[in-house]
Amino acid sequence: MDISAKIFIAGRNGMVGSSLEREFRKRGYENIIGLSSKELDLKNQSAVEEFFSGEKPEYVVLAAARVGGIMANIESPAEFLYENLAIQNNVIHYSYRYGVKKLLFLASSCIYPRLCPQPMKEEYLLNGKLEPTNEGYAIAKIAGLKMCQMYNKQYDTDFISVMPCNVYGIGDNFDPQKSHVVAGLIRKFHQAKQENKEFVEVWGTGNARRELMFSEDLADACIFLFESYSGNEFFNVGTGSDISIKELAYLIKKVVGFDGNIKFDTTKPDGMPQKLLDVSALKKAGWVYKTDLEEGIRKTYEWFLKLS
Ligand code: GFB
Repeated sequence: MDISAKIFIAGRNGMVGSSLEREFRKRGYENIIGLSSKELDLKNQSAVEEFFSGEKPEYVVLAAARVGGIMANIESPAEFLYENLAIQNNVIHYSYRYGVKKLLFLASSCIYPRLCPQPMKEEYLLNGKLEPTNEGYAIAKIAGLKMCQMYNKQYDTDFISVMPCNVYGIGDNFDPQKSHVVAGLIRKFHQAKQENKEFVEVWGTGNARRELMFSEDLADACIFLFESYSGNEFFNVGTGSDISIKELAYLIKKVVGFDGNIKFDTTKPDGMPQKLLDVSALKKAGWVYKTDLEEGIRKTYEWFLKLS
C-alpha cells in the first residue's frame, strides 16, 4: 500500500476511528480523510455518493456505526438495526461503485450465537440463535460482513472484515447508562470516590465473562490485516482471554482508587454469558495484542481524568 494513498476512515472521530488514524499516521500514512457525522450523514445515500464521487478515496476503513452498551442496545434495537444497515450499505456500495481498492469492515463478537461454544471460532457464525439484548446490532453486522463477501464474489472487490471482542479506550463514551462496561464503571467508581459513596452498583450477577481489548491494539490489528490479507475469510480480533464482570469491577475499583464496596444489581441483565474469541487464525497470520488489561484501563482512566 502506497504511503501517500488516500484513506477514508468512516467514523474517524469515534474511539476506534481515532485510534485507527493515530496508528495509520504512526506508520507514515498521511493522506487520511473523514468527516464528522454533522458534516456527512453516512445514513444519507445521496450524500455518501456525492462524497465518494468528489473525494475518490483509494482505501476505506468502515469504523462508523451506532454503538452502545447492553442497555442502549435493549432500549433502541430498531435504531441499532436501521442506522447500522444504512451506514454500511452506503459506504460498502459506493466503495464498490467508485473503485475503492480495499475496504475493511469492523463487525463485532456479538454476531456469534448466544450459547456458542467457547472460545468462538469464525466457523460458528450463524450456527445458532443470537443474544436477544443485541440482536438488532448483530443482524446489521452480519449483513455487513456478508455484503463484503458477496461483493467480492460478484464484483471481484477486495473487502475484508474483522470481528473484534469488546473494545475500550481513549475516546470511549462514558455515559453511565449508554456506555459499555469499562467506560461505564470507570465513571461510576470515579464519581463514587469523589462523593465518598459507600458502594458502587454493578449491573448483573457479575458472572458474565468478557474479552476486552484496548482500542489502539484493535487499530494495530486492522492495519496489519489491511496491509497483509486479501480474501473472503474474516478474522476474530482479541486477546484470547476473558475476565468475569466481578473481577473486572474489582480491577477498575483498584485503578480508580475507590475504597468502598461493590453491589451487584441482579435486576439488570448479564447479556451473553461468555464472549471469548478463538484468535488462533490471527495469531497464525502473525499478530498478537500488546496492551495488558490493567495498563489499558489505567491509560483510559488517565484520559477520562483529563476530560473531567
Ligand atoms: O459492555 P456491555 O454493555 O456489553 O456489558 P455486552 C458487559 C457486561 O457488563 C454485561 C455488565 O453483563 C453488563 O450487565 N455491566 C456491569 C455493565 N455494570 C455495567 C455498567 O455500568 N455498564 C455496562 N454497560 N455494563 C454489548 C452489545 O454487549 O457489547 C453490543 O450490546 C456490542 O451490541 C458490545 O456488541 C461490544 O458485551 O453485554
